[in-house]
Order: sequence, then C-alpha cells, then structure tokens
Amino acid sequence: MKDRDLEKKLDSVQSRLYESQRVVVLTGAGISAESGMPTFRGKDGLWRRYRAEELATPEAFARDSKLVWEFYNWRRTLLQPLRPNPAHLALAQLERQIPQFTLITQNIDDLHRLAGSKNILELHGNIWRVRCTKCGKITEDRRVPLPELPLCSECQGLLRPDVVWFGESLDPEILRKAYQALDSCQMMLVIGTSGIVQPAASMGLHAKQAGAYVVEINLEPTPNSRFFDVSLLGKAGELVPRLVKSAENL
Ligand code: BJW
Ligand code: ZN
Repeated sequence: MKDRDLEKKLDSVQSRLYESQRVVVLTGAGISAESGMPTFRGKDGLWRRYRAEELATPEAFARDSKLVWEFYNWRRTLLQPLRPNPAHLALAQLERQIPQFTLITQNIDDLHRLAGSKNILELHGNIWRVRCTKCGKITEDRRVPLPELPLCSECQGLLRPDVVWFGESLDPEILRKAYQALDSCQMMLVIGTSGIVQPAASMGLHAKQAGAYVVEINLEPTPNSRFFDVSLLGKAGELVPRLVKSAENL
C-alpha cells in the first residue's frame, strides 16, 4: 500500500471512529507480537513445531498432561516480563474517549489489562488462572514456572490452565455480552487475528451484517478481508496509535 493511500485511509477511519458512540474491538495474537509474544500461526510455529491444534485440546491434556503443562509453563515464563506495546496502550486510551467501548480479545496474555483497558471480554480465558479438573475451583496463580503437574490445594485434583481449548465451549455469559456489543456497535476494529478460529473468526462479519463499519488491521490480508469495509495492512503497534487522538486533540 502506498504511504499516501494508507494515510488517507487512516484519516478516514479515525474520523468515523470519533463519530461513533459504540465501538467494538476484537484482538488476536498479532497485537501482542510486538510485545515479544509469538503468534500461533507464524512461519516458525509457536513451540517446538507443534501446531496449536496438537496442544490446545482436552484430548492432548488427557493423553499427555505433562507436555501440555510444559507448553503453558514455557509461555508463562516468556510472558511474565513482557509489557503492553503501543497498540495495547492506544486501545486503553480509546476506551476512555468512546462512550460505549467493548474490547473482545482471544488472547489469554493479560496485556490489555496491564495496558489499562477495563471493559474486556476474554473469549479464550486467561493464562494466569488455573482450574481444578476434579472440583472445578478456579484460582489466580502467577507462579512461574508451576510444578510439572500442579495440584489443587482443596482436593489434590490435577489443575489445568483456565483457557478454552479446541472443541470446548466458550463461557456463555462472555459470549452473550460479546454478541450484544456486536449487534449494536457502529464501528468495529479487527486487529491481529488470522480469522480462522471460530466463533471469533465470524464476529467481524456478524457486526458487519448488523450494520457496523468494520476495519481490519493486520500484517497481511486474511480470509475475512474481502467482507470488511477497510483493510489496513501494517503493524498494529504503528497503525492503532495513529487512529487514536491524544487528549489535547479531542
Ligand atoms: C499482526 C502482527 C502485527 C502478526 N500487527 N497483525 C465452525 C466451523 C469449523 C470449525 C468450528 C466451527 N465452530 C467451532 C469449530 C471448532 C474450532 C475451530 O474454530 N476450529 C478451526 C481451526 C476451524 N473452535 C472451537 O473449538 C471453539 N469452541 C467452540 O466453538 O465450541 C463450540 C463447538 C465445538 C466444536 C465444534 C463446533 C462447535 C474453541 C476455540 C478455542 C481456541 N483456543 C486457542 C487456544 C487458547 C488458549 C491458549 O492461548 O493457549 O485460542 S487456539 C489459538 O487460536 C488461540 C487463539 O486465541 C486462537 C486464534 O488465533 P489468532 O489470535 O488469530 O492468532 P494467529 O496466530 O492465528 O494469527 C495472528 C495474526 O496476527 C495473523 O493474521 C498475522 O498476520 C497477524 N499479525 N503480527 C498486526 N505486528
Ligand atoms: Zn480441586
């Protein structure tokens, strides 16, 4: 994309954004890439050449809990020192400027909260929570690393990460709030997601069909790009801050 074209698009998206009362943002792993977190489907894969579909499933955990915990311990260790990047920070600022702002994230890394975002719907859970496979108790646990096979303090059952794996249902209350926001928003930004994993992959299209103006921000086109109103190609850490006005320019 020529610089001049990109600038024009950014100006027009910014104007629409500040005319909107209700805005939804959907984020994926790409928004955390510039903080240092590898994405799932990058060219080198995520971890030891396993695909997400081979580790992030209840079947994988039943077959080899140690391996799956090794994967999550590796990610906890990697994530612990990481900080929000300019894209996370810009979204936290945007939330303070838009009357009704909902941030839907597929990420489990907590970086949006660290950046100061408040109204966050975590579709796929949070890596800093664990859930007992026996009694169901959910607790925050920030130890890094966790024991090879961490156990519940109440019932000694095996703990698992409190995240949503393939084939598992998303929290119905979180989904309800997400669709409520998608149904009524005037504008939606879809940032740094490959648009492959359902149901998040269809959320942009859902908002579009409900009448929203949908803008995608990604390094490259995705299978959904053609359904959206605008596709901005580039790094989230550069493009998202460009859309958000500083307090003195409001
Ligand atoms: C940048 C950038 C930069 C890089 N700037 N951009 C309908 C049809 C077919 C299948 C299904 C269906 N409905 C449900 C399914 C099954 C399944 C599914 O979708 N499978 C597909 C693979 C086809 N979905 C489910 O099982 C879901 N459950 C469900 O729907 O329950 C009901 C049901 C069950 C079964 C059948 C039918 C219904 C649950 C999905 C849970 C996904 N879980 C994971 C792991 C979470 C925990 C963890 O993190 O460990 O979630 S998998 C993984 O993928 C993770 C992510 O959140 C998710 C999405 O990945 P994301 O964020 O898009 O990352 P990438 O790496 O793919 O893309 C990064 C993008 O960023 C790229 O585009 C880059 O270009 C870009 N980028 N740097 C801007 N700097
Ligand atoms: Zn327990």
